[in-house]
Amino acid sequence: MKDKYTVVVVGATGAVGNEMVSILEERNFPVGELRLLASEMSEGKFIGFKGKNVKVNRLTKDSFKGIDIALFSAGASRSLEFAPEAVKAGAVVVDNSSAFRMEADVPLVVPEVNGHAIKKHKGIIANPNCSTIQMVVALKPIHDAAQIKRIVVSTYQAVSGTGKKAIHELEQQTRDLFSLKELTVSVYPHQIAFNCIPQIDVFLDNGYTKEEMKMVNETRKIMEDDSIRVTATTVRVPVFSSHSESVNIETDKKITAGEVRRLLSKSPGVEVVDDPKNSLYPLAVHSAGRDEVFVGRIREDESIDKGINMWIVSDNLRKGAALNAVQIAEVLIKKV
Ligand code: 3JN
Repeated sequence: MKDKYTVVVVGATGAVGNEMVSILEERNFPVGELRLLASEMSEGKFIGFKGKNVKVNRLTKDSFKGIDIALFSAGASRSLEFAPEAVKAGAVVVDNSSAFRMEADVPLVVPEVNGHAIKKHKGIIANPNCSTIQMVVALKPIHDAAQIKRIVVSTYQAVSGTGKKAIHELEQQTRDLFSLKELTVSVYPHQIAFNCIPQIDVFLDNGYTKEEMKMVNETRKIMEDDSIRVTATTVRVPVFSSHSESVNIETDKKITAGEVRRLLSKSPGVEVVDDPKNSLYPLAVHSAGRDEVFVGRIREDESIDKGINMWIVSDNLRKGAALNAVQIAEVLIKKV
């Protein structure tokens, strides 16, 4: 373990990249030098870090000399092109894209769930999809106690998951609607203001979207159990921040709602908010800016013998992306 690390954020001007810089500062990660990289378009911008303005440079194959840790959030194609260059230069990459997630020799990690997998890395560690992360943080303790056989999940995903352009589009469409102006639809296939769109990412041949199949495949890899059956419907909703999920599970062993509540109350990274009589349950607006995965509406599924329903909410840019990546780096430096 060193005293200080040279860290680079690739994709620093994006919604997740911005959050990575803030979280490195907030958590006092031992950064000796912070470098920021982005595409040509953002070259020359400045981002604040620990009271100083750090200049954004253009990402090239030679950007990685002297880097210890590279946090990538610049999309899968940039990761495919540049992450191997960073590894060649001696850095360990924590990659937020889907580029390497399902590669057999790349650990796919949520520290609360399978932090032990980090040590098997060969230069690249993958950060899972945001919708998967918050779900597995809540489900792993239940899986350990009662063996989950099947998961049925429907998501209600915030526009910040798509990035800054989508945040702007929801804002602009809302303003235009109230001003009786014509709407512009450019980021999503349909109007997002006052709407729900049951399509996240592109459709695959099996009728599911890529986002849905990411949830299926990543969940099994992180939980290290291919016997778990998973089916997902992912929906974009007009919310700025935090993804919400309705999750139904079937278990092998009977577990009561009370037992799930007690178990999750002491699970790392989870906060149970479950007081329906007082209308208390996790809400996107309360979870924005927070680190925890919030779980509520915990109840037994009365349609089967051994089933649980719950509502899981978390800030998609934090635990769903930047925070999880920095937590991986924190585990990593304890071992280096
Ligand atoms: O839409 C969301 O809420 C999450 C989006 C994730 C995403 C968007 C574009 C490309 C990903 C991802 O993290 O899986 C990717 C990708 O890396 O393939």
